[in-house]
Amino acid sequence: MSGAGISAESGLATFRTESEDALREFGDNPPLWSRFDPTELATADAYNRDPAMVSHWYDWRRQQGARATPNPGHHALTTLQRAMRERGDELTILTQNIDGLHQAAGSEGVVELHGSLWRWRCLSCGDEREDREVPFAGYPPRCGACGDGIRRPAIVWFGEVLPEDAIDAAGEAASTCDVFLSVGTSAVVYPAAGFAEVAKARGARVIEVNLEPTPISGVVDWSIRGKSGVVLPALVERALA
Ligand code: BV8
Ligand code: ZN
Repeated sequence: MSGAGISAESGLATFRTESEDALREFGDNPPLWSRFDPTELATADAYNRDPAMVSHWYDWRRQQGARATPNPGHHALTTLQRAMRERGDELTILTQNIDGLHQAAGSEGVVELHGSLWRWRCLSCGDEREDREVPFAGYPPRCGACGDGIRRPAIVWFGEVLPEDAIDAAGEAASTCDVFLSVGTSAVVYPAAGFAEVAKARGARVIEVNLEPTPISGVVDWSIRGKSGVVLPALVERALA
C-alpha cells in the first residue's frame, strides 16, 4: 500500500506530513493541506460550487505530475514484482496515489484506490478518458465526446465511494498476503488505511516505511524510519539476495 510519501522524492507534494524533521524534507514543496483547504478542493461539493477553480487546481497538480518521474522507491517495487513473478509469487501494488508513477516505473496490475489524475469523466455523458495534454485549454475542461459536458477528474474525493473493483482487489490482497508493506502513507484516510490492519489480523507480517510514526506504527511488525527511495531498494536487495 503506497501513499503520497513514495512520490515525494519524485518532487510531488504530500498532503499532511506532520513531524518537524519530516517537514524539513519539504522546504520548497510543503504538504498540500498545509497550503490549501481540502474541503474547498477535494470534494464533489467543492467542484460543483466552482468547477473552474477546482479543475484548475487539479490541472496544476497534473502539470507537476507531467514533470515527475518514478524514483528508486517505485523502481524497487517493479524489480520485486518481476522477481517474485519469476518465482511464481505475486506482488499486488495498492496505491492511494493518483500520479501514475508506479505504472510509469513498469509495475503491473496497480490497484488505484483513489483513481487517476490522468483520467477525466464528463458529468453529462459519462465519457471517461485518459488525457495527458497539459495544461488544459480552459477550466473546467470540456467533453470532446458529447460536446457540451464539463469534465471532472476521475478520482475519489472525500465522501465518495472508492471504485468497487479496487476495493475488492485490495481486500483480496490484504487478506491473503504473507507480507504487507505500507509505504509513505500517514494511514489516516479510510478505507485505504484499514487494509494494513486486515493483513495483520490475517497473520501477515506488516512492514511500514515512513519518515515519521503513524497510527499503525504500533500495529506493524517493523516500522522502518527513512525515505522510501532509500529503504525500498535496500529491502528489495535483501529480500532477493
Ligand atoms: C469513503 C483525493 C465511503 C485525491 C483524497 C471510515 C470509513 C469510511 C470513510 C471514513 C471513515 N472515517 C472517515 C471517513 C471519511 C474519509 C476519511 O477517511 N477521512 C479522514 C481524513 C478522517 N474517507 C473518505 O471520504 C473516503 N470515502 O470512505 O466513502 C463513504 C461515503 C459516504 C459517506 C461515508 C463513507 C474517500 C477517501 C479518498 C479521499 N481522497 N484525495 C487527491 O486529491 O489526491 S484523500 C488524500 O489522502 C489522497 O487521496 C491521499 O492518497 C490520501 C492519503 O494521504 P497519504 O497518501 O497517506 O499522504 P499524506 O500526505 O497524508 O502522508 C504522506 C506520508 O508519507 C507521511 O506520513 C510522510 O511522513 C511520509 N513521507 C513523506 N516523504 C516520504 C515519506 N515516507 C517515506 N519516504 C519519503 N520520502
Ligand atoms: Zn460528455
